[in-house]
Amino acid sequence: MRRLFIAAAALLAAISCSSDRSGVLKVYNWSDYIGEGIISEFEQWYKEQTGEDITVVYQTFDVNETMLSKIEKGHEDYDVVCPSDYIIERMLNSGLLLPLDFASIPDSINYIAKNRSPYIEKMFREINPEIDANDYSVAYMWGTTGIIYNTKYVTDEEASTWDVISNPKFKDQVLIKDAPRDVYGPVLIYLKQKELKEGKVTLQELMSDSSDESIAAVEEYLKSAKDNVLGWEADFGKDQMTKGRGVLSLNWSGDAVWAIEEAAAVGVDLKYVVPEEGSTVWFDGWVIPKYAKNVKAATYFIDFMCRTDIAIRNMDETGYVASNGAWEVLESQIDEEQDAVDLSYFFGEGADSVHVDGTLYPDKAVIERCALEHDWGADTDKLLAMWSRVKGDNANSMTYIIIGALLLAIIAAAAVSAHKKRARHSSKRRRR
Ligand code: N2P
Repeated sequence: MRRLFIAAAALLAAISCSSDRSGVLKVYNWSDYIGEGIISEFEQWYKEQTGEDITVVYQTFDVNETMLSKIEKGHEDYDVVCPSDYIIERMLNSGLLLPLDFASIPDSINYIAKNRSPYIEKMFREINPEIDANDYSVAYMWGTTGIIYNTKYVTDEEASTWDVISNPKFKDQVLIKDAPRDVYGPVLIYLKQKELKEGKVTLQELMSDSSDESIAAVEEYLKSAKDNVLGWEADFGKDQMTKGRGVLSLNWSGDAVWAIEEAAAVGVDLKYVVPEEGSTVWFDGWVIPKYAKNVKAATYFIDFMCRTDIAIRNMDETGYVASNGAWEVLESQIDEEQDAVDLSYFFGEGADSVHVDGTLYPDKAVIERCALEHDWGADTDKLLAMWSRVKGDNANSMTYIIIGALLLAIIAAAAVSAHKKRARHSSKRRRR
C-alpha cells in the first residue's frame, strides 16, 4: 500500500513538473461509478486508436459541491469530470467548460453520435435555457431520487410518501444522503403537494425555488425528522442498508439497485420507491473543464464510455443506468421475471411494455412526476447554511452516548494522572 502511495505521489510530482501532459489523462469521477478494469482497457484502446501512450490518473469524489469547489477555487487541471445537471448548468454559467469537439474522432469509433438517446438530448437542452448543455457535456448515468426501504419493518404504503422520513415509528432508523439539493427538492415537493395538485405551482418551478420561505419550510421539516436520522451519508448508506443498519434510506436509484441485489444475497429484502408526491430525476455528464491539459485524450475517454459494451458493463457493476440509448442496452437488461414497464420515452417505439427492473429504468409514469434540479447561483450559499444548521442540530442519542463516553474517558484519565502525580510527590517527600 505504502509502495503504491509513493508511486502515485511520484507520478503526480512528475506530471506537475512537466509541461507536456499529452501522456496523462486526469479523470475526476464519483466513487463506485465505473466497472472494474475499464480504465486500463481505455488505456489500451487509446493506444490502438492513436498510436499514443496514455496513463489515466483517476480520482473520485462523493459530493458534487466538493468537486466543484476544487475546480472553481483551486483551478485543478482535471481533463474530464462528471458533475450532475445543476452543476453543469452552474459551470456553463461561469464559463468553466470547454465546448466538446467530437468531429475530431473518426466516424467509425464515434460512439457518442451513434448511441445518443433522444430523451437524454431533450433533458440536456433543459439544463441551461441559455446555452445548450449537449454542446459541452455527454450524459454518463442518470436516475431518480427516492426511498430504499427494508420490507421487514416498512410497508409499501408507509414508503409511498416522503412523510415516512419523519414517521416517529422510525426513530434512529433513517439514512439521508448528504447531498443538500437532492434532499431539498423532494422535501419541498412533499411540502407543496397541495399547491401542486391544485396547479398553483409546477414541479419545474419548485426546482428553482430558493426563496427564504421555502428554505425555512424545508429546514423546519428536516429538523422535525432529526430524531429519526441515523446518519447523513455520502456513500455508505447503500452498504448499511444491506447489513440491516437502518430501515430507510433517502437515496439514488442506482444505489438502490446495488443494495437490493447485495441484500438479497444475505436474505434482507429491500425495495425502492419514488414517493407518489414526486421527486427529482438527475443526470450526470462528462465535461471538460477549461483548466484541462489533455483535451484530446479527454474527448476519446468520453467517447469510449459511450461504447455500448462498456456502458453495459458499467451499468451491471455500479447499479446505475447508462445514458446510452442503443437497443442492445435494453436487450441486455430484459428479465421476464420483472414487471413490465413503459420505456418508450427512452428507447422509442416498441419499448412501451418491456420486462426490465423498474428501479433501474423508471416507468414513464414515474418520470412524469419527477423534475430536473436547477442551479441557484448565489442563493446556493443559503441552502448550504441551512444544511449545516440541520445537520449540526442533529446530534441523535448515539452521538450523545459517544460524546458522554469520551468525556468520561477524559475525566478518568485526568483523575488517574493526578493520582499518580500525588503518589510520586508523597514518596519523594517520604524519601527526603
Ligand atoms: C455513485 C454516485 C452517483 C451519483 N457513487 C448520482 N448523482
